[in-house]
Amino acid sequence: MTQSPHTPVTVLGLGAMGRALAAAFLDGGHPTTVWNRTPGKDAELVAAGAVAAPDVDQAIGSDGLVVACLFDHASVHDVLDPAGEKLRGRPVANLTSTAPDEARELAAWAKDNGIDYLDGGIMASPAMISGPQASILYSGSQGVFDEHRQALELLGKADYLGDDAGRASLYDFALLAGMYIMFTGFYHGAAMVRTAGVSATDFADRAAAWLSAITASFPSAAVHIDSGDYSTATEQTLDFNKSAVDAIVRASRDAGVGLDMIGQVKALVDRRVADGHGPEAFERIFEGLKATETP
Ligand code: FVH
Repeated sequence: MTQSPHTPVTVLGLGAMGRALAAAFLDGGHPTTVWNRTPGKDAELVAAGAVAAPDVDQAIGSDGLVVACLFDHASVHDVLDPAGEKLRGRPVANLTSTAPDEARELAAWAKDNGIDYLDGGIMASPAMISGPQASILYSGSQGVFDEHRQALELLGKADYLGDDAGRASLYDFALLAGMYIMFTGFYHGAAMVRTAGVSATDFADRAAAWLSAITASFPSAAVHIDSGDYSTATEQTLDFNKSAVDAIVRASRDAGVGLDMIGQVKALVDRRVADGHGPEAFERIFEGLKATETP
């Protein structure tokens, strides 16, 4: 039998994302072993050449990279804890979404068990995996990242953010926070135009074009935030934006649309204006969001 030149990979967890990851490793020529708690999710992967393991110990085998893609922090412990001894000396990349402190806790658990731990935050949907827009952020063991980079690049652009295992999660959740707020902003707009008989489908392209275009101003906003100097507004002042946000709140209320989201924006703006910052740059509202002390 011919030996594969590619490192063997084990994927633990065959949800929508785990299946996409395993398919990418297989497509890239890696001998791939898969395991899932509930049987039956491996059929397509096995047809494509994966080996299905009946339990975690057999899935881990004796060499290669172990990739966990489970539901949450607790499920990672459920799966990895009983296999701690078997994993000793092995590289583990955990691509399950966890909070930064949970990632650090897993890294500490891994260290206690002699496991080389890399944490990852997947910035992609399952359909995006291996495509040009997929990016995965990593932190923790640089050794695991460097040694397995070729395999990890099969999933999407691989960025290593340093040895703090919680850093990739921090970026992941910071980016997801922006995503959730942006999506809810789109839904707010869709609820407004619906009162004029416009469908969300008709509104979607227009909203996507506007939101994509406006993100071009992030870098100039970031200059104010990083310098802490809001004295000169690049474009419009906080006072100008207060007038706009107040009008949007009135229009939303008139349309019967809930104020849960835009009301929060108004509260942030109002507080800074009340503190006398109205003539300054809109970015001043960042000061109402940031942690008062850096941990
Ligand atoms: N899907 C997505 O769009 C996002 C994109 C960004 C990253 N996330 C994160 O990836 C992790 C996995 O997501 P997923 O989409 O694969 O999730 P599910 O399809 O719900 O599959 C969950 C798998 O976890 C297994 N599982 C859950 N609890 C346990 C447990 N206690 N012990 C063992 N396995 C467990 C579950 O197994 P089963 O229910 O089929 O038996 C699935 O394999 C996730 O962190 C996302 O936030 C995806």
